[in-house]
Amino acid sequence: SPFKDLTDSSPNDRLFKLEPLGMDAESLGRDFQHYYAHTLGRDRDCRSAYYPYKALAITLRDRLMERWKRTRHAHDQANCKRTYYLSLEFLMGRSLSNALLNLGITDEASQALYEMGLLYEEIESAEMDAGLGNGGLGRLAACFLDSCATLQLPVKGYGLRYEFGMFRQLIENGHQREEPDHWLRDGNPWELERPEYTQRIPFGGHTETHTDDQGRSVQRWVNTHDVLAVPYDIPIPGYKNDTINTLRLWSTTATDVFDLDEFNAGSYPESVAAKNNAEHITMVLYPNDASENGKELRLRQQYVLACASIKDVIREWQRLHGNDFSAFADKNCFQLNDTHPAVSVPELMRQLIDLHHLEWEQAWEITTRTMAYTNHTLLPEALERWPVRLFQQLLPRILEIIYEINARFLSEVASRWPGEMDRQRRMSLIEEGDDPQVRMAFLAIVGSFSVNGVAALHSELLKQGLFRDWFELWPAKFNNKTNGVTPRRWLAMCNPGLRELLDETVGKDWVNDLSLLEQLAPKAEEADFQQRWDEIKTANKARLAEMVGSTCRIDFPVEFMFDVQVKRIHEYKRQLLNILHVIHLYHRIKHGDGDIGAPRCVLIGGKAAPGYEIAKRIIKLINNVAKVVNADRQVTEQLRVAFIPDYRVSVMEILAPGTDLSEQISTAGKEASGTGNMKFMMNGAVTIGTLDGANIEIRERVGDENFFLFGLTAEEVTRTRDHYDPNGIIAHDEALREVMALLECGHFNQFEPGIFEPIVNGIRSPNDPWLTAADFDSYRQAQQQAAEAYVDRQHWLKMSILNSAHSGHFSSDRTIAQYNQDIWTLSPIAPTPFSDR
Ligand code: B1H
Repeated sequence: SPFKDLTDSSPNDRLFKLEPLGMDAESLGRDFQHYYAHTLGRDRDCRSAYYPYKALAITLRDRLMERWKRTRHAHDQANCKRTYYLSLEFLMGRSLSNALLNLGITDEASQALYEMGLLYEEIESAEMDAGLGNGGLGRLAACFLDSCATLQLPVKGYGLRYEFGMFRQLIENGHQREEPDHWLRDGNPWELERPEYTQRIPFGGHTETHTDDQGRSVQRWVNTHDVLAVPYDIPIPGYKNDTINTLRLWSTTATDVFDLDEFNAGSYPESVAAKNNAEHITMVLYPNDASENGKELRLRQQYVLACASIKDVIREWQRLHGNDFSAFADKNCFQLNDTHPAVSVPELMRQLIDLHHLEWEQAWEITTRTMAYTNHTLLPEALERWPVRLFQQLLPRILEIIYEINARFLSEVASRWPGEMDRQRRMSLIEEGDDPQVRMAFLAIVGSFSVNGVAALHSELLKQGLFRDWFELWPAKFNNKTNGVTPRRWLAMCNPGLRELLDETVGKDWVNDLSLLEQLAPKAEEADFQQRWDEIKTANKARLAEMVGSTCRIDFPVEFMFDVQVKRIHEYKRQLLNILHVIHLYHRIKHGDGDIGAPRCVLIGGKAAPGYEIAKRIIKLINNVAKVVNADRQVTEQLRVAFIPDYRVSVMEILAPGTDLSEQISTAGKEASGTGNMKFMMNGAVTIGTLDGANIEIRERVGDENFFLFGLTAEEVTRTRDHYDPNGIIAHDEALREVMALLECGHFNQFEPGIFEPIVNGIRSPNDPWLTAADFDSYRQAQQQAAEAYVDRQHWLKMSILNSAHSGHFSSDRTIAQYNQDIWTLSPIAPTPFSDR
């Protein structure tokens, strides 16, 4: 210890008793200036907005630090139960505005900057998005952390610190091109490296049986090639409550002595090369939303997260409780964000048995009382299976444990259902075949005391379909937790205009209790209120239009209906249905009645997985249709189309407040929940959607008359499968026939012959799983109703207001309160108050 005298309180008190930093504009300005000039060494000649951003970020970080420590101490002191949210993805976006909002100093900071002649908006946009996730699943994890901190729950996030996050999307000649996202290049002021908590992660090697001093037979995992996992902590501020929780992200590096054998044999370069392999593990996020690709590196990533996080938790446990694990399950809970961290189940077993010498039964009791699993998809291509042979090579000890779990489990199945061999085969953790596979979802279910889906329909479909056998065995494990989104980022932060009106109308408490927005409902028909609502929406539309104008070079007039679909590009989400409707409107303007009901701007955005050819072709089609539409003066009077490149969290912050019509048009039964639908609803957009995921619950709350419903139900989708006749449907639907004719004659690809054939063939295939043709007519009619409603201003404003008013249920505060009530059972902990005003 560097401290001379730890018993005497006087000498090093100066290090621990800190002076308040001040939360007023003057203190903020003073610190900002100090960091800008003295720490970063910049002056007025520096034109970059990055340095002012960084100076402000450090100024805020200072103000988070003491509260962060106090939160940690409060958790230690309370000796409370804790939850760990294990996720391969945390899609955090930007942190600056969020820190200001949650510290309650947004106005003070902009005033301080203004007095120095700086514009907050410019500085804010200098921050790179932390894009450590693909889409909904990763963003949900981020919203959950915000709610946990706001509810003062002792929850810590564990993830990976990818050096490259979600790729940057460029559009060239209408095609997607991917560029690496080197988001850490200029440093990250929001992270705190914690090398003192480094963990060692074993890979490879083999297992041996030994006899311990008590004559018991024990397994040892030896000759492993280890890597080191170094944690980086990110502060997660609660909303104006002095709580700062932690997101801990692991980054891998080589051990100091990496390969002694090669080193001693004189192969210095070969042994140094091993260092690369270790560092590569957390290099890049896998960009396949809702589909797995079975790469070894991905399994390495999953194991690093599981092994390092569990070691970290157990080290903390031993610091407070020594070697007594009897209360471990009462005080700890791991929430698995899908199956990606499911290897945590056998890993916790391994650490308890091999490293801490517990018996199998006690270890299994602890594991199955601490693990909880959330499922996020029913799509078969997203269900994780790892080849047994890969486990054997990479994690031989883990495979042994999985086999033992399976053997014990199958004997339980055998005694419950004697002689039902088919059931044993169906439920086995190992899928037999030429290349046997470990079924990760089943591993997660056996190892967990709770299994939940993410919307009511999704949770029902899990019980009836994919997990039917498991529901029959353990009905009480299964539950639903409908997703939510944080009203801090997705309303208070991104829509300051509306925030002000809401503060005035329902009081400021709505930010913590979104159900208070119900008080807007009685105002939905008041002319004055409608007018203010309209003004705010129009200003937000202008902001959206400015972004579209500068990035896409297309003018979006604010009087037009803004019709927006942003999400990952996937066939099941049916961006194709949207663009078919655009082609239909285009055709009507050119040939038909000439009036499409309401002028509209259609905006589509989203990334396609780099290997997903048909999704990339859909992006190309959207861009080609946009080009034809926007080039035709007759058409642009009523219709304009844009594809927004590089859709990400910070882009949604502009889009959600400025959208009129929210497109949620997945094939029923395919979208587990959706969360973009909730962000749009909160900000007063009306949804056009199918009975899928959380759309169903949105419609229940907002009322049928304030939602444009269309399409087959999930049940009808299943029944249609075996007698689906898209060509018959097309032949009988004039509008769709005309759309197909335009596509098939090459109208949108005059100099690119045949490029849309795979898309057209998909629509016409009786095996089209997404039933695009089946829902077209119903979609077209719902769109017509939306257009008619839009031109009736009073009617539309009422619908818009009611959507916000009834969005309270979709706050992630509600979701987290339910996770806590039913699964985690944590008590809120308040840190000792900290005053520096
Ligand atoms: C969701 C994923 C997902 N479901 C595999 N599944 C991934 C699967 O990298 N991978 O291998 C990444 C992501 N993501 C989404 O989760 C659902 O599609 C949404 O409907 C849901 O709203 C969201 C949050 O629950």
